[in-house]
Amino acid sequence: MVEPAHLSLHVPEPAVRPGGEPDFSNVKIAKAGAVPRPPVEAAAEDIRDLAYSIIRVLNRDGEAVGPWAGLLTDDELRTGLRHMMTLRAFDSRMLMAQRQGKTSFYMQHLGEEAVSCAFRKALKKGDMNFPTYRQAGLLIADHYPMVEMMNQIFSNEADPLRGRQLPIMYSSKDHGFFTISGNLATQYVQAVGWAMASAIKNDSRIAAAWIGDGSTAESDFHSALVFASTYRAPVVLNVVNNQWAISTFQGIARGGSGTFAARGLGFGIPALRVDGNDYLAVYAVACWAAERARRNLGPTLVEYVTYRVGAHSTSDDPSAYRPKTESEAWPLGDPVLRLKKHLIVRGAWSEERHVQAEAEITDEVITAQRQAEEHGTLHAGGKPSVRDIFEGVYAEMPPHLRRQRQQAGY
Ligand SMILES: Cc1ncc(C[n+]2csc(CCOP(=O)(O)OP(=O)(O)O)c2C)c(N)n1
Ligand SMILES: [Mg+2]
Repeated sequence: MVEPAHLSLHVPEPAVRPGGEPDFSNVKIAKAGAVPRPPVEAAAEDIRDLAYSIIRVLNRDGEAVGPWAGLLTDDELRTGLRHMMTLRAFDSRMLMAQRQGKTSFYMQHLGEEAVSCAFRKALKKGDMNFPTYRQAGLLIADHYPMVEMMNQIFSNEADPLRGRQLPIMYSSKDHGFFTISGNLATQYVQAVGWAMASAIKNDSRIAAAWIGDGSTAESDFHSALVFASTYRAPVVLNVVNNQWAISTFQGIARGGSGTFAARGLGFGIPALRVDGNDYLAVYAVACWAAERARRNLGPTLVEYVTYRVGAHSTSDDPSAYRPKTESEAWPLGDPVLRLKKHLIVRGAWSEERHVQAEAEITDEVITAQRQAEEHGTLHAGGKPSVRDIFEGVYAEMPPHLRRQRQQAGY
């Protein structure tokens, strides 16, 4: 008779902890240009490999190579670079503003700028994103005014959300940016529902769902995949794998095996994995997935392989759980520097132009901040009225809320 085993749980552990040598040997990186570009009609089972590889366009020398290259002009690439640089400058000013007590909280995108900036370019007016808190590039790249974003961050008298949201949880219907939900993964089911509604109405608008690696462990992620695949909803299902969920490494949500993209295969959803630090690759894959949705071919799951260089938020200190030098060891590099190098190799950019652009962008951000601060910051100047708590939820305020508003003296 075989002795029964002493049962134990498997708890995935990150390869290294603080004090150790960073190690990304587990991230298998395909050569730029090596992954094929299938027709958008391809069935999920025929392109399984794409859920396990990494689609890349920019090689080490800064050249754009392979079947996913060649979609963007010099001008478009320069604009893309500017969007990413703007997001980075915006982040650094707002991080400073938080340290100065002008807002209670901030979350930055450092290292992940290409994902949301390049994705936005694949969408059309009227399409709707259901973002998390790390996709402000969707707004920047759609020219949503930075002043509005800062007003929201400062919860001042001009805050479009009237102080009712956590700083950075923007909302703009006009810019295809659904109100951010702090309850993670809820936005995934909402995106699929919105996409289904668009199809039911025979509309042409598509939706984009956003989630981080850690949040894919939520049941909402899986429910969304059931509905998206069953009804072939016109939605792009984005997973931003930045290796960390606050202090939890991505291996926990992933179950220590497979990839996040491969989650789509079990649902029959075509799934691709892309270099999230490669602006050209992100754009090419986003276009591929958006075209599938637009042509009524159904959902696509896209995993962006990237790295969260900064802290999770201003309330976090990553040195407690990962080596300080880990971001330097990240093998996919910096999205801004990689696009800059590519533009220089193309003969469409130079070090001088880059320095000049950096100075212009810093000026733009500082000007916007000055304008926003005229409307107040967390502890100074104008604030939204308490009356606003009661507004904006119902088209017509129900009697009990009207009573409560009166009781509050507004
Ligand atoms: C339903 C829910 N559970 C937990 C939290 C707390 N929380 C906020 S951010 C976060 C980590 C999310 O990590 P990931 O999904 O990888 O996104 P990232 O921050 O890396 O962009 C957690 C657990 C939350 N906001 N909502
Ligand atoms: Mg994460």
